[in-house]
Amino acid sequence: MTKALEGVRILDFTHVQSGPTCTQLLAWFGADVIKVEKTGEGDATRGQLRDIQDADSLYFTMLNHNKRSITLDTKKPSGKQVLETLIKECDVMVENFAPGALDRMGFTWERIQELNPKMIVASVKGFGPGPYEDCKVYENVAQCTGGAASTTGFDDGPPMVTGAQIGDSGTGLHLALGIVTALYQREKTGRGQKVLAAMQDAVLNLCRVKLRDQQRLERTGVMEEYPQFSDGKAFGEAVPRAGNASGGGQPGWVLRCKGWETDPNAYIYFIAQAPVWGAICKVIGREEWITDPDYATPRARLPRLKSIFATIEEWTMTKTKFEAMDILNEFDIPCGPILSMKEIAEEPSLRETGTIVEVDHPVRGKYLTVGNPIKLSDSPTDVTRSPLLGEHTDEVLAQLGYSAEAIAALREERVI
Ligand code: CAO
Repeated sequence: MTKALEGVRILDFTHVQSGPTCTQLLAWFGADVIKVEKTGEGDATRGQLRDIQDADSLYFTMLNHNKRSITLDTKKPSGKQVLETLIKECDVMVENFAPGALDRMGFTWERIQELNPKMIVASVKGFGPGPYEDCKVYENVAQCTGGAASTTGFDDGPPMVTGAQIGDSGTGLHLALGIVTALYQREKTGRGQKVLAAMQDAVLNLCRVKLRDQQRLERTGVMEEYPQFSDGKAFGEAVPRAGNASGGGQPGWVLRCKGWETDPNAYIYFIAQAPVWGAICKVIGREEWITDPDYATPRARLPRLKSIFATIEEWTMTKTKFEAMDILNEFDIPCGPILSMKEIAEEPSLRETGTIVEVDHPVRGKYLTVGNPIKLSDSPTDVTRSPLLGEHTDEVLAQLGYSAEAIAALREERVI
C-alpha cells in the first residue's frame, strides 16, 4: 500500500522537540526524512535524560522514528557543498535553529531559492517578527508567552505550565500542516515558499478560548462559569486562572473518587451537561433538583456550581473512577477518569489502535512510544525505530551521487 507522502523528500535540519515532532509526523505519512545532525554529537537530545548509559535517550528515540540520520558539518566548505546537493534534491527543508543560525551558515532564503526554487523552507521559531524575534525559546517560555500559563492553575496560586507539550509538539503539529499545505499549493504554482510556525502563536492558537474570555470580561466584567463567580470573588482586568473549570459552555470540575486518600489519580472529570441534568440528579439521589427553581435551569445553577459539584462529589467518592465512568456513561453523562501514565501505558485498546506502540531498538531494546495519533485509512503508519547517529550517512551520500572515495575523503576531513 502506498503512503500519502511517498516521494516527498524532507531535509530534516531539526533538533530537540518542536521540529522533530513535525518531521516525525511527515515520516509517518510516508515522506523520506533525512535528519542532518552535527558530526560527532548529533541532536543534543540523544544524550539528554538518559535512562540507559550509552543508549540514545527515550527523549530522542520517541521523537525521531521512521527517519534516516546523516552527520554533516555544515560549517565546513565541503559540508556546505553536501548540504547544497541535499537542498537541490529535497522538497522541504525543516529547521528550528535559533533565529539567524541558518543565515549565519550561509543558507539564506535567497540562496536556497537559487539552489532550488521549488524548495519549501519550514521553520519553528520562538516568536514571530517583533520585539522578541531574536530570542531562543524552549517549551515553557512559549507556554508563558502564549497565554497558557497565565490562565492555568488555581486563582490563589502562581501561573502554571501544563504537562502537555503544547509549545513544542503543538508547534510541530502546526508546522506540519503548513508544510503539507505549501506542498499542495506548489502543485499549482510550481514554487516553494517559507512556512513559519512561531511557538508563541501556536500556543495562543490553542488558548483561543481565553482570548474569547478576555473580551467577554472586558464587556461584562464577569464570567459566570468561572469558579470566581460562585466563590463571590471580584474579577480583575485579565482572564483569571480557572482551576479545573471547563473552557466551554457546560460546567465541569475534577471530583474525588474512592481511594483518593492514597491514589493521586483517583479522580474523575465530571461535566454537568444541561441536557442530562435530570439524569445527573437521579444518579446522585437528588431528584428534587430537577424541578427546584434554584437548580432546574443552567442559569440558576451557575452561582451554585461549587456546592453542586461538592454534592456530586459525595456520590463519586463512593465509587472508583472506573465504576463512576461506567455508571455515568449509561446515562450519557460526559465524564472522564483521570488516567495516570501507567494506566495509559497499559491500556490494551491504545495498543490495538497503534496509538501506543512497542518498538525494538538495537541498543536500548524494547520501549514504548506514542504512535501516529492521526489515522489515515489509505495510508497506515508503521512505526520504525529512530536511527543511530549517522546510520545512513553513506547510504544517503551514495544516493546523492557521491562515490565511495569521495565519501571516504569527507570522513577523513571529519565533515561526516
Ligand atoms: N554542523 C555545524 N553546525 C551546526 C549544525 C551542523 N550540522 N547544526 C547546527 N549547527 C550550529 C548552528 O548553525 C548554530 O551555530 P551559530 O550559533 O554559530 O549560528 C549552532 O549549531 C547552535 O544552534 P542553536 O543556536 O539553534 O542551538 P542552541 O542549543 O543554542 O539553542 C534552541 C537551542 C532550541 C533554544 C534554539 O535552537 C531555538 O530557539 N530554536 C527555535 C525555537 C525552538 O524550536 N525551540 C524549541 C526547542 S524544543 O524545546
